[in-house]
Amino acid sequence: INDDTPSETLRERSLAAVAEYIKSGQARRVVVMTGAGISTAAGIPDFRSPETGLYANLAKLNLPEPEAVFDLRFFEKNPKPFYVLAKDLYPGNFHPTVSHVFISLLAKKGLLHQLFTQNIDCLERAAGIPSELIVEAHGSFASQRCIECKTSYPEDLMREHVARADVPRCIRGTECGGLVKPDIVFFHEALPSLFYERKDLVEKADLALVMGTSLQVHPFAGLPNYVPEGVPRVLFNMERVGSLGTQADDVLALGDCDAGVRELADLLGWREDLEAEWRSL
Ligand code: CNA
Repeated sequence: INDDTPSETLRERSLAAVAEYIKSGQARRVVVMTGAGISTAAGIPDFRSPETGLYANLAKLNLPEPEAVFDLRFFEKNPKPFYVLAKDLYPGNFHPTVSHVFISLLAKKGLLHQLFTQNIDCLERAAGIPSELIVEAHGSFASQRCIECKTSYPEDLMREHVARADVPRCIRGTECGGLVKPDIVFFHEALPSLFYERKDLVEKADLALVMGTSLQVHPFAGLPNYVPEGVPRVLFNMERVGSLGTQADDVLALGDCDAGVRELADLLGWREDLEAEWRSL
């Protein structure tokens, strides 16, 4: 299949045809899969964009390789680099993007079946997407605990430590003294059980949107492959990723994802709502 292969379900492989499909009422279970690219416009760097991505800027932390900052075994030996980074990423300082608001609009219209996000910035909740429709596949900064005894750690203390890029220790003091880590999923850690419980919803989708992800991290990267043939998949991303583009009803909206969703919103007649909602946040 190449980009000119005729579509089966859509009139053609374009955003205009996706808008028609939604307007005709055929898309009632929209599944959205997102990554760091939907938050870069909020000022949060992604991992892999050349030059601006976190991995390109971690040299100053003297890591064996950039991924080490999110590696549990490395963290156990040297937690400081993670906390240097956490200072820049910590929720509270950022505003949801137009892409987040578009997903929230889908929810308001009763079309959002499930959002699977790899992001840990909590901007989905800040955009008003109901929590029961969100799977934070890589956890989030919303809670934290001791990595040894799992005792949870208070948010106000966490905020103070992160602001100083200081490593917090278990509140049980000398009795435990373990390192405290936010409940974000590091390499070598299991994904939340909710990811596995909700994964099947992807097979039930009648439209899938993949936004701002390099699809490099497994098992999340495999999710778009569960979308059945004949169900349109739309990619809003700077670059082509994963298997997107290889099915007959794949639409590639390559470029900035906020620009892509604005174009789709125009075609749907949702643009005013989108901008008003975004400004009101
Ligand atoms: P990634 O590997 O950094 O890929 C980001 C993708 O988004 C790339 O393909 C970029 O080309 C693309 N992109 C960047 N900016 C835009 C834009 N404005 N419009 C469209 N596309 C854009 O990040 P992934 O999410 O794929 O990797 C998974 C990791 C990244 C997860 O474990 C996350 O926890 C982690 N992460 C999250 C955040 C966050 O929460 N905001 C920030 C940085 C990393």
